[in-house]
Amino acid sequence: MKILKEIAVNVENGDSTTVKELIKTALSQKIAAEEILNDGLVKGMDVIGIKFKNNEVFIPEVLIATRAMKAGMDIIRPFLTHEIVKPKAKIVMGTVKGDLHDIGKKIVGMILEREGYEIIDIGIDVSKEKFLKAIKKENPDIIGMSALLTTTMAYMREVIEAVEKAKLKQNVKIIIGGAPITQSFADEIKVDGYAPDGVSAVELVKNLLKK
Ligand code: B1M
Repeated sequence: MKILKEIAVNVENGDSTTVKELIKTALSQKIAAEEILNDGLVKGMDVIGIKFKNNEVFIPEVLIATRAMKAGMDIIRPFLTHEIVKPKAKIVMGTVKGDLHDIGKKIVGMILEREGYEIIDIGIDVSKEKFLKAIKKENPDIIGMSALLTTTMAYMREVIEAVEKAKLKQNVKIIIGGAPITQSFADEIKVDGYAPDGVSAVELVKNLLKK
């Protein structure tokens, strides 16, 4: 669809104003918020990711594209979230220590919210101490950790060990995700589950809470 391609191109170019206008137009044309997110916004970030990898763009361009992506996410968020009377369960989400990437985590959070889960986003660069504090304060059903760097994914193991040492594991499930994460890594560090994207995260959470 032409308008979705335009959204992607404008995310890539970092033009927040045009991204916002195009999204409003797309919504008025009754294009689903999910479609705008996946085929517009995320597609634009994908292109930036490839160009960044190939040294065709650098951090400033990536940051400007990120700003445009987030501006677009703010517009579609209310269209993704249903009105929920009582949340199905509480999920604390954070990007692990040393890692500043949060777009994917926010998208997963938005998709889970749309399904009726309460999301407490404790941010980026989250230490094990901060995860423990959040478990004690929020008493969540699930902890979700995100990592986008091969150098930070190892920190997930430290968080799990800290949760076990603090004897908090029996009350909480732990799930992980992020571009470098695989099912075999999840098995290795013995988490309750891994999801490659937001839609799979919903399935994972539903299954974990059934048990
Ligand atoms: Co960064 N960066 N970055 N970056 N960056 C990557 C990740 C990289 C792959 C680019 C590359 O070289 N090709 C590379 C990592 C290489 C590696 O470790 N193997 C990289 C690097 C190297 C770096 C720096 C080190 C660069 C530098 O300084 N020299 C630096 C590190 C900073 C730090 O974190 N300490 C850095 C910085 C940045 C910016 C700050 C400029 C910016 C982040 C801004 C922000 O997030 N607020 C940025 C960005 C934007 C990217 C790319 C281009 C895009 C990431 C993104 O948002 N993707 C990225 C390249 C790429 O991924 N292709 C790259 C879109 C998003 C929708 O996808 O995050 O994968 P993703 O989320 C998905 C799934 O992974 C999953 O669901 C989401 C939706 O489908 N998911 C979960 C994510 N979390 C989940 C949690 C779950 C379940 C599923 O449950 C809990």
